[in-house]
Amino acid sequence: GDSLKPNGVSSNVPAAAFPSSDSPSEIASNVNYHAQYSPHFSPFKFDSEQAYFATAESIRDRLLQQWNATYLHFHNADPKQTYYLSMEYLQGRALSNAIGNLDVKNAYAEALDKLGHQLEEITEQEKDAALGNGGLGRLASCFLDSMATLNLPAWGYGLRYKYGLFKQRITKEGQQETAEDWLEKFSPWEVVRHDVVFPVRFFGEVQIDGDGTRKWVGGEVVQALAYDVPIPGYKTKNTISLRLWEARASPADFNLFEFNEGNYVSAAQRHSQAEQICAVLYPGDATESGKLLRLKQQFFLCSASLQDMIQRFKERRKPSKTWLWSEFPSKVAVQLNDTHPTLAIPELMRLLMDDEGLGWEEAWDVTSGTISYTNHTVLPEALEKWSQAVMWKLLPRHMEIIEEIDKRFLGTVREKFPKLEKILPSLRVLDTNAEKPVVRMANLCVVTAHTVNGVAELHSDILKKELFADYLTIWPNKFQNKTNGITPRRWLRFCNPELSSLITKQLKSDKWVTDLDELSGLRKFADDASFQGEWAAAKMACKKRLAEYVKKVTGVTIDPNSLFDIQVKRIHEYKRQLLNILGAVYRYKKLKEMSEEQRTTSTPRTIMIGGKAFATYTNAKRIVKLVYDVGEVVNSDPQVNQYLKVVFVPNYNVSVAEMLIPGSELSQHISTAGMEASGTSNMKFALNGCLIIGTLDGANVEIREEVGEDNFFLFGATADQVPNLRKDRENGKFKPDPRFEEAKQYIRSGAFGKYDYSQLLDSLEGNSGYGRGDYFLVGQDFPSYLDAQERVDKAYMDRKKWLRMSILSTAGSGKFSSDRTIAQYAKEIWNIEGCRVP
Ligand code: GL9
Repeated sequence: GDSLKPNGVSSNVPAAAFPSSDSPSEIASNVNYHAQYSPHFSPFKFDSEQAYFATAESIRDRLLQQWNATYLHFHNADPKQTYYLSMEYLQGRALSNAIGNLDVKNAYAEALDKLGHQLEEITEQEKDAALGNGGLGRLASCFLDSMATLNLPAWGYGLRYKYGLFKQRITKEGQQETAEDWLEKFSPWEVVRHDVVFPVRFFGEVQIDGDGTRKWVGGEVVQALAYDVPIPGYKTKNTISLRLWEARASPADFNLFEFNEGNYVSAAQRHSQAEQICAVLYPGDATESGKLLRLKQQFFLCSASLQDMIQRFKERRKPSKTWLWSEFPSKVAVQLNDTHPTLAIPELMRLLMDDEGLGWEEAWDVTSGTISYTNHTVLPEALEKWSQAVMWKLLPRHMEIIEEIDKRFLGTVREKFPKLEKILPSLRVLDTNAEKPVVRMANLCVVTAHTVNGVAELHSDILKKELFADYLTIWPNKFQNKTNGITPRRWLRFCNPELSSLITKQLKSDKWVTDLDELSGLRKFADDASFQGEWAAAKMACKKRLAEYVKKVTGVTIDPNSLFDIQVKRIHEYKRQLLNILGAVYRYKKLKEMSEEQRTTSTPRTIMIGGKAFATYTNAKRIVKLVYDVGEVVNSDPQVNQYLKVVFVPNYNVSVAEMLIPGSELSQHISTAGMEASGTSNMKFALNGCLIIGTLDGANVEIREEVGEDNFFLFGATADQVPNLRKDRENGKFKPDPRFEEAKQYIRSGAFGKYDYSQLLDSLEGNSGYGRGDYFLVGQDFPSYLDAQERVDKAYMDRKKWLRMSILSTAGSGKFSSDRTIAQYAKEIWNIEGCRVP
């Protein structure tokens, strides 16, 4: 028909390959160009989806220019460079972030308007890149943003999983998982580098030559192919790389003969084996084959990344083409994000000794001078141990090297610290006493790395006093703290435009975006009535947006005038979502028992809980279902539903967080003390003027210090009380509070449906035993939790007091910028400096 125009784009907007200025019309032409000449859809289509891809490609043009300039600048300046090795990155959406960091939001919004689209709407088209599970992966992504913004010569390395973190659906049955195909329609943010390919070997054997040199040969070889994702800094040209490896078989691995014989499956066997490596984030490791696949993934990341680093190191020694390997640690820093990339240690040793011809001592000095390790958890089930038998099969040469590291460590300690003889077995890298001998990855990291750090003060103290205490005698200066942080760009500037504008107006400057300590300037306005009014209005705008979102995804209507109380994080017993929901159940029961008159004096609340449960974690899945079931009953109870709503927010991810956090007023960070290494969403909530109800755990301790103890709802046992409380419990000394019994009994009575919750609730009963004995001390902390919640209700009724507390939360959040964290890593661990693109 005559209404159809090429690509549906208005024909009076010309197409231009490069925008020559930031004017909206130039940008519109560039978007138009991509719609027509980088087509991914049929012509005549220019709906939101097509507009998103064309806009992303237009932004990518700009990024490519800066990105290439950054690479060239680093190459010429040849500074020491950091490589962040992580199995996880939770990047979320890239378009709005890139537009924000490039500072072209208004221009793009106007350009899209000319093309008949709205920027807000098209950004919603982007799928989250969810190549991570939770806090650890999101931290890695915040770190990249800060590295780029601080102009640091630093890169991220990871894996290009085809399927990221699963999508969560909530039904009456509870959580259901489906695969998240984030690459379904391709990602506009990745650039494949066909020239960057490295071979990675698995299995095979060690060959010993006549002169005694060892070589790893045979087995299978898979190709690692680089895909680069640009990471722009905020208002700087510096744009760094996140290099994600994909596994490919070699063409020679395809058996054409077999294929022609009709044996299609076996002809392609090597191909599909190679493809499995990067198929999914965190393959289930309940089976032996699952464990092997996870180990393959880890080695794949380490080997490809190190080969790449070494090649770059050599390249940059040109034109002299000579170098001393002892210079390597003054050019390269490698940070291990938890123990997942520990195999970088024996792999670097192998590459240096077997390929480059270094002796043990020399290779060891280079390796330990290069590598540093961050611990992110003290939970015993998360401390990786790999079967020696599996390692001998998959990585025979690495196992030899690990044995040698263990042997030399033993020798050194015996010689220099004979007093440690008794505890030596627990310090060793190899656990040979176990029925199944294993390699302890954390021990390998501590023995090798020049620096080991925890992620919050309390956590780092626990590492020094407990988990790694015995190493302190040997290396008193190896252990550091680097309190986690979050990027203020994504987590305030972009996700909360209302509060951002207000802050900038009040401080008369937007300097806070790159210097978050500037927020302390808000303190003096905490009691200012007109500022409080504007603060409340900004919060209300976010709450309304959130209420609409909740309505859209759950069908539940929530009242923006009620207290928005949120707990979002992975579902885990130590994070105690069960404490939250038992509190909600108790609140519901009391509301029901009240007279109508009494109820009108209570503080209306909307409790929102969200998070994913690992697919095979039964109790976590039961908790999800319980939250949903409680919501079904409470939300449809006409007596109480003006005063209480309980909502399970489905499919919690980075973009959902960007909606929830600005709209929150109270958030719960209520882990059993000593168990949450840091937490990072606590920082995001506080930054957005949300008050915290929490235990003295992880970074809560430091947040409370910064915002002031009057502005933090504290409850619960402290980390050093926990061991004795557990002992008391075992000895039958624990007397439960009647309110705790009442809440559990109410659930057992069937008030929330037919599902039998006894197995979940039984985990809170008894004195000990597997999955029993209330290991996470929910019963212990329940009374002080309820008391703290009463203080919350009272404080919320005093509007002025609440707003003051909210303003002081934001004002006290400066410390928690990942810019501060990364600056400390750069100075105190990596020894690198800024390298700004002119
Ligand atoms: C974690 C800790 O549990 C968090 O407390 C911490 O904030 C982050 C980042 O340091 O690391 N360690 C860990 O294994 N996870 C964390 O979140 N788990 C996931 O990411 C699923």
